Amino acid sequence: MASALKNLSSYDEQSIPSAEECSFGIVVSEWNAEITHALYEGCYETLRKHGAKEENIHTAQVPGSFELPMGAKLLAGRHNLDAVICLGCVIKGETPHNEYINQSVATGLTTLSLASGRPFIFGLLTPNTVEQAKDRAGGKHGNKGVEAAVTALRMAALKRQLGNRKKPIGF
Ligand code: DLZ
Repeated sequence: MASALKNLSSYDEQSIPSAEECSFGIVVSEWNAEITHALYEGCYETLRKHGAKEENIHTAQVPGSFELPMGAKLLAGRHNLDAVICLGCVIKGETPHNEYINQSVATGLTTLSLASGRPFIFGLLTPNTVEQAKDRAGGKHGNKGVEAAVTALRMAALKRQLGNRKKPIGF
């Protein structure tokens, strides 16, 4: 299995466009807070590393991952954001609650992205165990918060490059 072998969060820093002009939202779930705060730190530091200004990173906390899409919608309604990153951790339990939450977050963020034309990034860990979560929140497999930030940086740049383009002859 690929994840058994490597840190999945490695990326080519030179290939990431500068975020100096961009604004970002980060929505973070309070469930499994030890994990989600580690995701948040990785995410925030990565945005800053690539030029995002402190005043252009807006954060909101939601009670659980199920609330991520709504929190993201509210945050995007408040600020003019180039991308919104949603961070959470849903650990599999004895019942299928995790499947409902995960599916709901995925559908909610896809809907928000397509309806708004703005990237809403899926930074949700869906592990079977706490150990798997720790491995992906600053542990041996890296930090999914970093990966979510990198995706947001790339999508924000793509949106600036391709979005809002007027046709040259006006229609
Ligand atoms: C209820 C619940 C459970 C059992 N597990 C998690 C979890 O592992 N991770 C998470 O982010 N949230 C969990 N929640 C809370 C739901 O996301 C949601 O906040 C509640 O169902 C209220 O809508």
